[in-house]
Amino acid sequence: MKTAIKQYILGLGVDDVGFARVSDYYSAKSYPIDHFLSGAKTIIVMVFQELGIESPSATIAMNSRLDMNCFQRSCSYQISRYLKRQYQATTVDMPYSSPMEQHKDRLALADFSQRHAAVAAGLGSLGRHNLVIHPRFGTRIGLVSLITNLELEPNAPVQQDLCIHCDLCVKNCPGAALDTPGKTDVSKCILHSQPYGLRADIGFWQQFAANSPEEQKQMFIDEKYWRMKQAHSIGMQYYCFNCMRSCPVGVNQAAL
Ligand code: B12
Ligand code: SF4
Ligand code: SF4
Repeated sequence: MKTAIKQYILGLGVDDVGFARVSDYYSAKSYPIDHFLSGAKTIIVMVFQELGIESPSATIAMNSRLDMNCFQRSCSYQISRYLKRQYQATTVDMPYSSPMEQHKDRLALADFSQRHAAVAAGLGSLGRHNLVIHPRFGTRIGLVSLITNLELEPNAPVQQDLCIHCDLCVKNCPGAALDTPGKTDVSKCILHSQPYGLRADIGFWQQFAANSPEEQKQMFIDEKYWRMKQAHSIGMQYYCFNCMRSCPVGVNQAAL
């Protein structure tokens, strides 16, 4: 059964897939897997190559990310339908990023950790930049998981440390968000990676409330407001990909 499922998934064009036993998934701040699907047995983790992040234009890199997300969503839905049709399985699709439950005590924290799931499913190891490095595609990957009540044989974890400790990700981080090993400083990263996200939105409206009517008019013709509006209508807009694109691991092997 696992071989057939794997073949189906790779046949859709997914770059790699791994399987983890639910009991092997542990992420301190994640909800337990039963929160998403009671009776869940297996996490199926999929790897998609990020193709456009080499662009010097953050807008174009982001557009490529959206292409990838669109493809991921389609694959997840098709696989869930296939598992139901072939094996009468119940499957849920875990978000690439949003939506996430929004609680005051869980700011910028997802309900489920794609990185922990990927490591548990034998798809890579964690690098100095706190991202998953895949043995073939390096760190230029997006991760998405499906949780199912099917029992499927798990993959063995990657034992090797795939990070070559060159520190290029740390040096190329514009926000110095990676200075402390094993920790991403979320506030510093968000300033650069999502300058038009929630924080900017709140700041904008606080300023708006404090301003005179003439200053308020000016705020609406400022590019910051336009970028924020665009981010709202498109969804999450990232403006920094440096830690991913500066990592040399897997760059020449990705085409294999
Ligand atoms: C919210 C979020 C952010 C927030 C805050 C992240 C945070 N809290 O650490 C911000 C905006 C800062 C952010 C930034 C980025 N993100 Co982000 N983010 C997420 C998201 C949606 C949720 C993260 C989360 O809250 N997880 C729950 C916590 C508990 O678990 P965790 O983050 O996996 O684990 C952390 C710790 O536990 C620690 N850790 C300690 N020991 C161990 C041991 C193991 C085995 C693991 C796995 C982790 C770990 O490492 C992690 C880093 O702090 C995930 C998708 C997802 N649902 O997982 C993407 C995700 C992590 N982001 C991703 C990316 C690519 C980025 C950015 C490059 C931005 C961009 N341009 O896309 C930067 C990179 C920052 C960096 N170098 O760390 C990818 C990573 C892909 C990969 N190759 O690993 C993910 C997985 C999206 C996806 N579905 O592919 N992100
Ligand atoms: S996304 Fe940019 S700001 Fe955030 S950790 Fe990576 S390099 Fe630093
Ligand atoms: S850039 Fe270098 S130090 Fe950073 S994760 Fe990649 S290999 Fe490791």
